[in-house]
Amino acid sequence: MASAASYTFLLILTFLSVSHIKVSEAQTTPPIVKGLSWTFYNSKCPKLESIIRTELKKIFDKDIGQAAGLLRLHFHDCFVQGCDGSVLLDGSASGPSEKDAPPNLTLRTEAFKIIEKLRSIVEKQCGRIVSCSDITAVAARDAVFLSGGPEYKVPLGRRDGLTFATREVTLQNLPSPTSNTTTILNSLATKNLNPTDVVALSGGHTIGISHCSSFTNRLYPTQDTVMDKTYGKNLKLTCPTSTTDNTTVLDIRSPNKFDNKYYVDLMNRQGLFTSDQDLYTDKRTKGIVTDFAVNQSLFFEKFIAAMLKMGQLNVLTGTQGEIRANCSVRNKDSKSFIASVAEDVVEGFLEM
Ligand code: HEM
Ligand SMILES: *[C@@H]1O[C@H](CO)[C@@H](O)[C@H](O)[C@H]1NC(C)=O
Ligand SMILES: *[C@@H]1O[C@H](CO)[C@@H](O)[C@H](O)[C@H]1NC(C)=O
Ligand SMILES: *[C@@H]1O[C@H](CO)[C@@H](O)[C@H](O)[C@H]1NC(C)=O
Ligand SMILES: *[C@@H]1O[C@H](CO)[C@@H](O)[C@H](O)[C@H]1NC(C)=O
Ligand SMILES: CC(=O)N[C@H]1CO[C@H](CO)[C@@H](O)[C@@H]1O
Repeated sequence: MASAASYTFLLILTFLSVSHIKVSEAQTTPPIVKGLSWTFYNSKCPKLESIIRTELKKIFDKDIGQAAGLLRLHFHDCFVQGCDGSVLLDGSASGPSEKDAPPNLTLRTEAFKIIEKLRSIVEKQCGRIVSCSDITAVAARDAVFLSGGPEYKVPLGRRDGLTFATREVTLQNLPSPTSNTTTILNSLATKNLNPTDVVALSGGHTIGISHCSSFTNRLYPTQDTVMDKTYGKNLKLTCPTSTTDNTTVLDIRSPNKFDNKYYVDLMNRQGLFTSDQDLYTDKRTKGIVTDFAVNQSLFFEKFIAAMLKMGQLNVLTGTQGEIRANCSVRNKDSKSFIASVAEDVVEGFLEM
């Protein structure tokens, strides 16, 4: 027993002394893209961030699960076509939107309602000057902070897009939970995210839930040999078949707290998705998982940096796009809307 204890101690010492994060990746605050700023609404809507936080506090006091829904919504917005609020748009006569692609089936309907509610409160106080995409970015930050995670500033000034991505583009841009690390690293590298960013962002899975269909590939027909046996047995009780419509938590140690326990789960073979667990199998990311598992401050620091990068993917700024009057539809007065309606009308005539 004494030797087991000292072995553990030695292991911990090793973890503490060796950082696996490359020096080239050590930069903390990523650059801010042109058009976004830290003080964007300071004069036009100085209360913006306190309005959002006050409202979200009330909502999370009733149901902390909504925090996870908002964090994931921002991720989906940014990964598909850029952080332009496109994920919020309803599909239209011209075709199904991002919302209609399979990954959306598991975005919480409440998250969309919360964003629209925040938008209308903000509009009452400041007029229609804050975009749905900025509100989504601030809400994601507050979801992290109010769940016990780090506080950080979000650069603002995003504008809302006039178009939504198709179902196909949505699927191409959102990696599958059944992917291995190679696939995830390649997919996120196309968005300029490095292995440290990938491991840090995956730490978003420290809160929230998943439906059976996202991980039963690891249970049936045979249990993934990497998965802890007891953990797998319990997951099978929650999901007796691969089509059971049931949910389970992503981080079994502290499901509603934004902390570094997700990485401790991975080290104990209790990661839920293949895409999570494989980060501790793959040599390129294993050390980073270990670094975050033993040092929460390090995880928080890298998570903030990665969120700042993610939150600026292909943003619209300046006079691009618009400020929506309803997060789920384009403005009726937008020029391109009128143009596309005209096109639809012409097509309609041709069909007749
Ligand atoms: C790296 C690739 C990623 C994959 C493959 C992935 C996959 C998934 C899947 C399949 C679910 C569960 C959906 C369901 O069945 O209900 C989920 C949930 C979630 N994801 Fe990810 N995700 C990834 C990255 C991220 C990132 C970057 C974030 C945020 C920083 C994030 C935050 C969340 C949260 C908070 C939930 C829980 C949502 C809820 O409780 O409603 N994920 N993810
Ligand atoms: C990862 O997945 C891809 C695509 O399914 C596959 O081609 C590759 O061999 C896998 N890599 C490893 C190391 O398992
Ligand atoms: C859903 O999961 C719970 C435990 O997490 C389990 O008791 C219940 O039987 C499951 N429901 C179904 C339909 O399997
Ligand atoms: C943990 O990470 C923080 C942030 O990078 C660093 O300042 C601190 O020295 C690390 N702590 C240990 C014990 O390595
Ligand atoms: C926003 O637009 C949707 C779709 O047209 C509509 O159902 C909803 O009532 C609108 N919301 C508000 C607050 O006007
Ligand atoms: C939250 C949300 O918008 N969910 C939609 C996802 O797609 C399905 C299928 O098209 C819709 O029925 C949901 O409303």
